[in-house]
Amino acid sequence: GGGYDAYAIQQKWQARWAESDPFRAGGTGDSRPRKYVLGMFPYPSGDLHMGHAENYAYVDVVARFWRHRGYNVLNPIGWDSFGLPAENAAIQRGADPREWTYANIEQHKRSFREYGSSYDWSRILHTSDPEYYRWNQWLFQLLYERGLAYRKESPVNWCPNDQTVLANEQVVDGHCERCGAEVVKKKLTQWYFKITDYADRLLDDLNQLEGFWPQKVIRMQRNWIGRSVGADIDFEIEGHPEKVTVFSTRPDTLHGATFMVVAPDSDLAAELASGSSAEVRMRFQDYLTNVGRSSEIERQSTDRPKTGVFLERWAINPINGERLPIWAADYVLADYGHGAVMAVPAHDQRDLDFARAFDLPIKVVVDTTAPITGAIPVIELDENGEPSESALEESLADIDPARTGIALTGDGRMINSGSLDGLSKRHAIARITEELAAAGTGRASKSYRLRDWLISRQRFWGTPIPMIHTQDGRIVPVPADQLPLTLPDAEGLDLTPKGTSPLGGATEWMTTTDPETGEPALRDADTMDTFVDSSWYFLRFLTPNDADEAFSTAEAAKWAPVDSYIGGVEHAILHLLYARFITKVLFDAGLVDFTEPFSSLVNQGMVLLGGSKMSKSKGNLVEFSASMREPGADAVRTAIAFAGPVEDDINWEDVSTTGAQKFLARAWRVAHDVQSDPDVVWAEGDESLRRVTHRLLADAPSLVEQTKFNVVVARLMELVNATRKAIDSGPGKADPAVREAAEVTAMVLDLFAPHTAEEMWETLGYEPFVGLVPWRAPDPTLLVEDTVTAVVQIDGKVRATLEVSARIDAKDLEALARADARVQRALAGREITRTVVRPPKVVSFSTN
Ligand code: ANZ
Repeated sequence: GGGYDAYAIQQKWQARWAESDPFRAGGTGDSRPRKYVLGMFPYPSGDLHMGHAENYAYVDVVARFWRHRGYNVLNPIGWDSFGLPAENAAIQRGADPREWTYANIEQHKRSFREYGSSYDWSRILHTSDPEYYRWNQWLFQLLYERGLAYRKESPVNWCPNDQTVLANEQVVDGHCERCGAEVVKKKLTQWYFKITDYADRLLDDLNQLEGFWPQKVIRMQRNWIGRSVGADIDFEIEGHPEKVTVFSTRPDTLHGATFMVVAPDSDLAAELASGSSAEVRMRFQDYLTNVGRSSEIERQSTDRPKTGVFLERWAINPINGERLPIWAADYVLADYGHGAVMAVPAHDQRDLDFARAFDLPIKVVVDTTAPITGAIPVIELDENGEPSESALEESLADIDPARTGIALTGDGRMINSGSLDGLSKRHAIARITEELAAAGTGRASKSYRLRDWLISRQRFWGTPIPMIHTQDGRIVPVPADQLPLTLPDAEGLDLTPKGTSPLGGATEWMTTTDPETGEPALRDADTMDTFVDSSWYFLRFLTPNDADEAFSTAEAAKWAPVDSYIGGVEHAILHLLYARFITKVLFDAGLVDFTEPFSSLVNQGMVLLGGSKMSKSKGNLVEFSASMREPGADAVRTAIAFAGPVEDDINWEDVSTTGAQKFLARAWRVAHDVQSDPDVVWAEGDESLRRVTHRLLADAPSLVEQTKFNVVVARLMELVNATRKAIDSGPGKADPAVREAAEVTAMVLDLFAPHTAEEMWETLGYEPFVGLVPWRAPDPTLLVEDTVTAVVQIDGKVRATLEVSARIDAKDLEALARADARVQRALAGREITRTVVRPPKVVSFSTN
């Protein structure tokens, strides 16, 4: 008796799972093949909302699916628990970041239990535990030993009013987002990881992820790394001992260089200016102050008026000895290429804008009107068989960049370029690169957009950097036997951001001894970017409680890489790039035997409310914990899975949890109505219902693997409806096919609504847990649509035959017969006076 009580069922099965821990991954004795399924771990900031509900529902579908398919599944959960949210809460509310963080984690754990997620709860990790971050410190030192961690002075955004370092997003039009003060650049010495050493591998290995990662993510990673191929060219500078090297993607245009531009904020610009007149030095200083106020994005914008200062210095073009004036201008960036460019205004738009603004010469060296066949320019010849100069002059006059203001960036035929004349771009690049290399003034080269990874944070709530600064200026690792280097108590520390680290104020903590001399020494006051924590956490899940090593190489060989990684597209670049980088470092260190951490990646769409992404700041959160009682975990999960394709955004207003509740109640009722015993002979059951059941068994696996979860839910609904019909108006409750359908429903429903599925399974007379039941093999004979040949007669003569389903009804069969072209031809417009239909074999028409 009684109705479907979702909440009671939910609580009952959660207690049973907590008791038996059925989803723990199998250990050494388990011979099943393995699958590692992982959802991107959450920040413990505030409560979970429907965006999380979506992510972790999908993760659970995949984990449960592979268990049914006979795999030993690892599906762990942890918390990315260092970072700004905790620190900001501490600053705003005076809460201790540690207490705030762990209270949130407890709340999250309750929510995930209430959600029925099938985690291996024995493998929990929190990155803010010393037992975890001890291994961040190990990792840091590993990179340091391998020459991949170094210190460098670099500019940060600084608000002089708030005495605060600002993230790029906190600088709006050059002003502090909070107080409106003008932001300046301030130099700080910070730690970097040398990810640029891995740029080529990070780029090239993306090829092996093609088809397994979303195309969009692969493209974003490629753009972020941004490899450009070209040449480095060395220029002598008059009155300067060192040559200046520029990077160019168009060395073919070297003859067209008419000036040189250096980044004003580079050391080179300062050096060149210092060798110039007092007036130039002053103008340069003024300019530099202004440049400090604009962002990199503003500096690269093409529709911004060009500004710059002539340094009254000269470079010598290595190919023809021409003197080129040197300018400092902010459209050249200090940290790309070599921070200096050879300016070719005829063929580069930014150089052209600059040349036109400051009246500098413009020299065309590529005739872009010359058509190119393959890589070879087609040269128009005059009557003497010479390249036609007049035609050239005429066509070039039309497109003269000095007049049109449009740079000639296309391919064409080299002109005014000595030995390069007549060549196409591709050949000219090859030729000039060879010539420069032979002369020792240039070489083939590549540049990358990718920058080294700045990992220092002047914040409290992160992993302390395990390095010691000695009195005599050495920087040495904290000895391994002193790790973990744990954070001090937050109490008494000033956590407000001020450009120096809060840890610097923990005097006692800061003082240590030089491991070599025993003299007093200082700790490093910075903490690590939390992206370090998340760059390797998937390995820690393999041996989360191991006190002796970060992870076990042997376990990694068994489980990793992650087979299925599921998370938000907001992590498409940095998190994934850093995890890929660290994996390659660990591979090089011989600690893992693979070079990519995530074999397949799924990005789910966002959950929107009122058209925008759910977020606390927008006040449009639908909280996770609040929905666990009503509509309940199963309804939320099922409604989300049914809402649409995984990668599409979902409007929460369109998600019908009521519809999901009704469907689940129907499914549950079917299990209750079954009247046959578990040992019935299915083969004796109703065949048409059995066909629906077995088609679901056959189709669902590939649908799940293609993440078409919504289609699987739709097919389950179809099966439940067919079963209901069989009970109410078909062979009835006792038919074996009804039991079979209910059992299969429970097994497949487990992916989406595990509590309801377990309840059905128990009702059907089985021991728990349906979550561990092997996928039932479909009966192939029930999958073939059996067909028969029907004949169509007109006035007693067979005019056509039709292949039709053996179960076709009279109406459908008649319609098919009438629609058949041969039948229509035979009727030739005559009127049908009598029709006899005997499905599935005969249709007979009479005419007059
Ligand atoms: C001469 C030239 C001629 C260039 C021409 C382009 C076209 P990507 O593709 O983005 O790598 N460049 C080099 N270093 C720079 C810096 N630090 N800041 C701003 N611009 C810089 O662009 C490479 C091109 O950008 C280089 O090739 C250089 O200009 C410029 F017809 O050299 B080129």
